Amino acid sequence: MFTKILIANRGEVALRIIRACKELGIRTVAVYSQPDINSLHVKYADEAICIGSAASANSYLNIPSIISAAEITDVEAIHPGYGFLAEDAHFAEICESCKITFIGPTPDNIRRMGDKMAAKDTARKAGVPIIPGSKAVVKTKEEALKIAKEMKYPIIVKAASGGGGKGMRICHNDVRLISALLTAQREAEAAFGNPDVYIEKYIERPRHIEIQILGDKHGHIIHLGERDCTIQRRHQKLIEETPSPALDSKTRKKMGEAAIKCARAIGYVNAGTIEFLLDEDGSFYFMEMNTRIQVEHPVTEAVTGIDLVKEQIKIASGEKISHKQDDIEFRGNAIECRINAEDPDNDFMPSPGRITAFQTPGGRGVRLDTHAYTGYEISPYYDSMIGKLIVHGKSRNEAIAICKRALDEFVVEPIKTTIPFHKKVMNNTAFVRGRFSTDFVERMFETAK
Ligand code: MV4
Repeated sequence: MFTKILIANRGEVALRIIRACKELGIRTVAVYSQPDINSLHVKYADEAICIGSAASANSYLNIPSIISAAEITDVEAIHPGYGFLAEDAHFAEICESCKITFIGPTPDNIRRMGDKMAAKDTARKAGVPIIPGSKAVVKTKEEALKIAKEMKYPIIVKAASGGGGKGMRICHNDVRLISALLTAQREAEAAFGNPDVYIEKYIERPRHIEIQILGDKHGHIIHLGERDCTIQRRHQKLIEETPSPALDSKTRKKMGEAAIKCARAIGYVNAGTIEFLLDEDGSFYFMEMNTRIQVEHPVTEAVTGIDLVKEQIKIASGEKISHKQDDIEFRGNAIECRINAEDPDNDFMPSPGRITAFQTPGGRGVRLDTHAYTGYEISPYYDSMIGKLIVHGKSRNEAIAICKRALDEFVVEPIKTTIPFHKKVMNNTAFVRGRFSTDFVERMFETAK
């Protein structure tokens, strides 16, 4: 096992990783940007090194600075968290060449899933259903029109290097398709440096359901059930839960097996997530794979009792996964609410600033992962998530009840947060019934107007 790890991240996830290290008896090194000097990850780590100025490109994305910090402090491994360098195959490769273990998948794993069309092809060859669409990159409007004719509208144009909704265009007719092709290509070039796009049949009102995977260096792969991440706004997840209220046990079993097939097809190592779209008829399709620990991992931890970050570290150090698929038990329901410094009454506009009152919820069934505290200043430089409230109950209704009272206890002043939004959702009939799709948030704000 490692004796010292560097955490190449900030915020709540840096704390999450430091906590796992402490429990494993591993010393920690934090890295931070100049404005993050008063951050908790700097205080909680055994050592801390400043790696640059506020802009991420100068600090949390600055590979030479991070590698230098790792060499100066003589760590054996780097945990990238999520975001920043977590899915950068080049960074994972540099770590390897410097004899530092990257706590995550192999560079090859990251590359093979980073190309969205290649990932779909891997899933298809593994016998996993994929969304019907173009078999290759679509370059010309003639090709696009031909595919649209075969598939029938609506269709969606997606960036080959995309993910997270960038460079996506939904089209209902030929005229729109021709202009969407050009704008999607331009947007993809600007965002990813690659103009390649492809086309898929558009699935209306789907649910986003993902499967948590763990793979070790000895070829063992298990899944830890699903997370329903359907409640999103502009491709930012706001609420995640497990189990999904939309899955029956037969579909759940098939989706778990499909995810394992995808992971096995590329010899996947460490924690990863396979995303699926579930359509209104109950059919599911592979969408993409995230080759990192995700923000919403605690709901899986709540129902399985497995510490995913400790598992990541153990796997990276060469240990075998200590859990067998059939021994994993799923207990009750867990829901995560993302607490962002944003104003839900003003188009979720960022609301940075100093927190003068921070009263946190607690009690049975409540977990709060946050790096915020009274006196902490939310910086405008980084993402607006200031914490995650995770609740766990014996049933979905109990989880909702715990969530409501925990949100009532939660005070954050004077900045605006998503707490009032979550209170509304927990009282929304469609949400409580578990009957919602990806347009839930939009519709909620439509009816409020
Ligand atoms: C889709 C889709 C419908 N049909 N693909 C959104 C982000 C990116 N990962 C893919 N996304 C979608 N792809 C087809 N063929 C609908 C979405 C989508 C979506 C997916 C999951 C959760 C929220 C969403 C919101 C809008 C669109």
